[in-house]
Amino acid sequence: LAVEAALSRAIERRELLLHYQPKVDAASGRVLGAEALLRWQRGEQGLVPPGQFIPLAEQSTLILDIGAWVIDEACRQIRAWMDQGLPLVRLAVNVAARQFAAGDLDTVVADALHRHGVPAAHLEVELTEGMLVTNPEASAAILHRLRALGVKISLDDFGTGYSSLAYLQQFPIDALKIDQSFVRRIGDEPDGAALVDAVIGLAHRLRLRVVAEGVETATQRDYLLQQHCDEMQGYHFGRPAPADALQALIASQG
Ligand code: G
Ligand code: G
Ligand code: MN
Ligand code: NA
Repeated sequence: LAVEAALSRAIERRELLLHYQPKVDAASGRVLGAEALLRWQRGEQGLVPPGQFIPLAEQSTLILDIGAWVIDEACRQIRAWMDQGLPLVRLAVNVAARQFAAGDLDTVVADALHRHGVPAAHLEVELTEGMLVTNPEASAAILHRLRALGVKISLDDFGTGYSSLAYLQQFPIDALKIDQSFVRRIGDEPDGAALVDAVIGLAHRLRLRVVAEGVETATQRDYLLQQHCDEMQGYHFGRPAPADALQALIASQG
């Protein structure tokens, strides 16, 4: 089957699944949430990472169905964890540019929260800078409606886009995620941490939470903690993995 045709049947064939990567509180090291990352179990061909099919899905309205599936599945999983008494605070989902541009993200999110009986504060959406600046008025309206629901909003891959900083004060945003390319340079070269320092300072000055992505070493963790980064995510704390691995990690914290 051609990849497009196979992907278009992936939802009905129940071939999509989410993996979960822990997000930890920097100061205590405790897991306080996770990011959901999509995978495609394509027949005999094994797990396909999102980089190999999201761009294809984004070329058609298929991304809208996949995006809605991700939000629904995330809410189903939050509800399951709530029913188990797991103290997971927040689950983040990634949103594709075309999915955001469709203009009904707040409705898709509200429907899923309602369907599964999940309080909005347990859900976070990760958007990128580029999505917001294409149509600032429409974007602001969607963000305000998401904010009114109680959903958290974070800017993913922060610092890698080409947009201006002005929108940080125009849009209701809760957190900035420092791109992993900046984190990787900590300790690498004399001014390697300059961009990390700048983003942390900017975020705190605007009273936003700041999350470092791609934290792989104790050196990076220690540096980020010393700079008062709020949350961290990366292989140092845990790789994206099935739900039961995250459950076990949280349960082991007591
Ligand atoms: O998990 P991995 O490292 O392979 O993710 C690669 C890219 O795919 C990242 O940019 C991530 O944001 C994106 N991605 C992962 N899951 C989703 C999803 O559910 N929806 C969208 N739109 N992008 C996703
Ligand atoms: O674009 P987004 O930030 O959503 O993408 C997250 C991607 O980063 C996922 O593909 C995830 O698997 C990957 N990732 C998460 N932690 C690390 C890490 O510590 N190192 C590297 N190299 N990639 C990571
Ligand atoms: Mn992300
Ligand atoms: Na990112």
